[in-house]
Amino acid sequence: MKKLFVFTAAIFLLLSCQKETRPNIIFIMSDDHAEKAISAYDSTLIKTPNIDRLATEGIRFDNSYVTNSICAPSRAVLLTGKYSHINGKRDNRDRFNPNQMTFPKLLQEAGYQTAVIGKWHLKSQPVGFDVWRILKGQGRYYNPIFYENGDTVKYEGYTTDLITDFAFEFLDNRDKDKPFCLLFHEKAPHRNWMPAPEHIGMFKDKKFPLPETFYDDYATREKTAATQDMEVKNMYQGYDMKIHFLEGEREPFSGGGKSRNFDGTNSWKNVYNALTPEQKKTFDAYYDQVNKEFREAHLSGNELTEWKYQRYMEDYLACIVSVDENVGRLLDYLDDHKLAKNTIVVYTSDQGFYLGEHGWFDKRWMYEESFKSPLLIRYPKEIKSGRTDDKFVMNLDFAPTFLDYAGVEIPSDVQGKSLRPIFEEKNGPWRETMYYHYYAYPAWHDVPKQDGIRNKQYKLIHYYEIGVWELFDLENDPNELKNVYEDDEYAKIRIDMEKKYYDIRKEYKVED
Ligand SMILES: [Ca+2]
Repeated sequence: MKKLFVFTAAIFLLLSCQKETRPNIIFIMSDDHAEKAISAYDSTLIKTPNIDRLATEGIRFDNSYVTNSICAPSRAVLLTGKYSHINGKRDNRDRFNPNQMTFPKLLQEAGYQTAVIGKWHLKSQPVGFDVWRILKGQGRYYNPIFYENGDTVKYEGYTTDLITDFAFEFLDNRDKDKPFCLLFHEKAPHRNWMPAPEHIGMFKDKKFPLPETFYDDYATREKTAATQDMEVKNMYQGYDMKIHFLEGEREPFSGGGKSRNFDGTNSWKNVYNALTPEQKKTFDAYYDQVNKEFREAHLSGNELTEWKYQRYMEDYLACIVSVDENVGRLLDYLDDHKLAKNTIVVYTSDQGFYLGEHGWFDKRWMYEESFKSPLLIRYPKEIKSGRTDDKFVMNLDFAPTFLDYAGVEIPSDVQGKSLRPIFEEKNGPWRETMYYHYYAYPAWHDVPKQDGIRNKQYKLIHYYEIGVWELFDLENDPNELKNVYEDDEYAKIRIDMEKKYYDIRKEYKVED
């Protein structure tokens, strides 16, 4: 009996020791947050002091990429560590199959408390989470509807703040003897960019510089980049710019829905009407003046497009100010509760975003601005502060990294790699070529289906449904303005890149 007691006590001690050493995980993912809208990367547009803390106290990745640059598929890649053609979620319309392996399920089985709070967007209910509190669909900026472990609840307030309040509820009520994994998924700064009351109009006196490629003429990319509907000049006057329509007036711009026959006329009115009277007052206090100036200015052509760009930046960046403040609240919570040291904190976005480059907003393309995403990670126990790294890491790598730290065996069919060797500064072999695949056509913004590869110097893109290839020399043409696929000078490179492309498709079991 005594022996059994000693044995049980030993096992208990062993288990409790194990619990103490496994890190907590907080995975913060915003929606459509471009690298250059984080001052740890570039301070031209905005200061993000709280998000920057993760870079100064941890590591900044300068070459972090996604496998498929669109909201919901990116989330499925995060959960599974597998490409869209394997996890089955190729575009926003597919339903995520919850019966497959996901890292939260495995963490939960291994004794982690798991939660997802904020945007989910996968059409099926979350599985593998002790707590889930997810936005209905895309979610609203104001007065959101949440699905909460089976219930539907409507809240009053600003979504970016509410997500943090709910995260604190989870953290306060958790079992403190167990490690936790919290997926903290922002709605912001997704379109249509509605800032918090206290940030409305905060950038009105700032003039944002136009990106170098703002007036791209799409030469050498006539069948691809030239055919999209995602130009700043076509942003909605109502929904995006927040101009109220006059009696009988119709939305004059396509807003990205050209081939969707989408009627944009009532879209801003509907969003505005969902605000409380008090929220409306706050909006009117600033946007009435914007409306007045717009009506008086009678802008057209490039003047109108550039006005739209300034308005776009004002609202997009003001939404990010709230994201940054809430990251600050979360980091303060970790400090106050002495959790900072043993918690891995990740900040990333579901993909990058165009902030006027090529004349665009939105994402989807394999071009750098949308293919790339920001990535900052702090874990004081293993990551030296203030590091940067330029290896090719991908959103495939999150699941295996978290499983690695939880001491869970990484399933052999996972296609990403644990980032742990990078954190520990072990110089082993690493991925030199990345594979990308975007499927959402026909869809908003008219971006053709495409897959391709990128290595250090070159990028090859195959628009396979329309039979077009693009090859870019990123060293000599970092803005990807000159497609050299047909260029004799690049014949050898082209052959080499095509071989790599077919090889990697085989390696990743791509059949479509
Ligand atoms: Ca997104």
